[in-house]
Amino acid sequence: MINHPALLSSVNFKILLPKPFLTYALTWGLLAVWLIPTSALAQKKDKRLKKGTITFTKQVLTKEFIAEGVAVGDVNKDGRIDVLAGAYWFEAPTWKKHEITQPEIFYYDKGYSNAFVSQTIDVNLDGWLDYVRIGFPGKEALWFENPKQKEGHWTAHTIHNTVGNESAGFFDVDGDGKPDLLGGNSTTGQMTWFKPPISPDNLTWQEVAISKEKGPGAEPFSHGLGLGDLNKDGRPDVMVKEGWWEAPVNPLQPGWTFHPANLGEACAQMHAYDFDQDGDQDVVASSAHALGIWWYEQTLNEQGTPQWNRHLISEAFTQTHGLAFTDINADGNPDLVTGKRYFAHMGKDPGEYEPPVLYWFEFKPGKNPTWVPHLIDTDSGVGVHVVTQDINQDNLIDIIVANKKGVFVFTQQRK
Ligand SMILES: [Ca+2]
Ligand SMILES: [Ca+2]
Ligand SMILES: [Ca+2]
Ligand SMILES: [Ca+2]
Repeated sequence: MINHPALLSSVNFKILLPKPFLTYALTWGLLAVWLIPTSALAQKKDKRLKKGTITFTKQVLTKEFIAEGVAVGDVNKDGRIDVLAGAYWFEAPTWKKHEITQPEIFYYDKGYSNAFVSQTIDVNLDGWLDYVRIGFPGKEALWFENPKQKEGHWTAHTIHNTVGNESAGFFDVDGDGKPDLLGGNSTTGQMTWFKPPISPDNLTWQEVAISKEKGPGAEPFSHGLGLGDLNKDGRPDVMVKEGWWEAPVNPLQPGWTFHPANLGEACAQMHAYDFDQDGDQDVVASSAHALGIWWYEQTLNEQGTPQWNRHLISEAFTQTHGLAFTDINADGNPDLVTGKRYFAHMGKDPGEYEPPVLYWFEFKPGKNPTWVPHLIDTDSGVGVHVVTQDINQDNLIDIIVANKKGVFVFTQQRK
């Protein structure tokens, strides 16, 4: 056995080869050991990158024009997230249509629906999600009581009769984890937030007027509204295109301090973030009826007064009347989702006959931040709001919209 040529040669190799060659072999051996796991890692990384390519699958819940906005929530407590729009809720996963209230017929080229920004909240604290719906601008906001699987229409309750601002909506103003209604009180012209009930024994919404009478942004057709911490004191403030109200220690205290600011023209939802990473909060907004998605860079002038320099993000399409701010690709940087609000002014806005596109804009922060546009769809667009939520619970953010083209769910896929 000892004369086995292979064994002999291996013994000879170890014993007889000169030292420099051994060093050489050892180096290459170590390099090989190092290279194997590295290439395995590279392969794994490639797979992750491939997995990271984002597409969206479109589901058409209806092609009827029933609402300008949509809400989501598990209506029937089966663990699946349903869609609520206009007079209906659509049951996941088949999207079977159920009536919440008496439907009306709306025409895309003649006017609007009675359902703008909507939300699910357990208003009466019975463990079932109710449907909260802001109507036509300047009109009523209602909540519809979930009948807990019982047949028939849901009982409607009025929250307030005159809610102004076309982006009046649902924001967690007091930071208790539950959305509040924020909009104008069009009767007084005061920017107001409404806190949902905190006890089933008292179902009135607490009304907190944060502005003086006839304040900016409270008219029925005012454009532009958002919640964001503009002064970075940990308390979210309320912004309109004319400026922002500073949240006091107790947000239930009325009459917040107003800071005038030029935040551009008629827009949709507004969001605050430090886009250029220089330590101060900037603002992003999109044109409601014309052309432009912008960010407003906060700077200080010589007197130390904040200035807002406008930068264009995109002019690819008009009527960006809904702007969501969410991290679509889960890279830690909040992206934008918007699209065309088809026929927002019945054919009178610029570009109204162009395709109703839906896009997400991938945000890349830096001294000069950029947004990479990604087209999602060409036959839907947005309404007055865009819902971004993981509706099918696979940890990927999805997009849900309702508008004059119908009601749509776009589920994110990674390939
Ligand atoms: Ca603040
Ligand atoms: Ca900044
Ligand atoms: Ca992102
Ligand atoms: Ca999802």
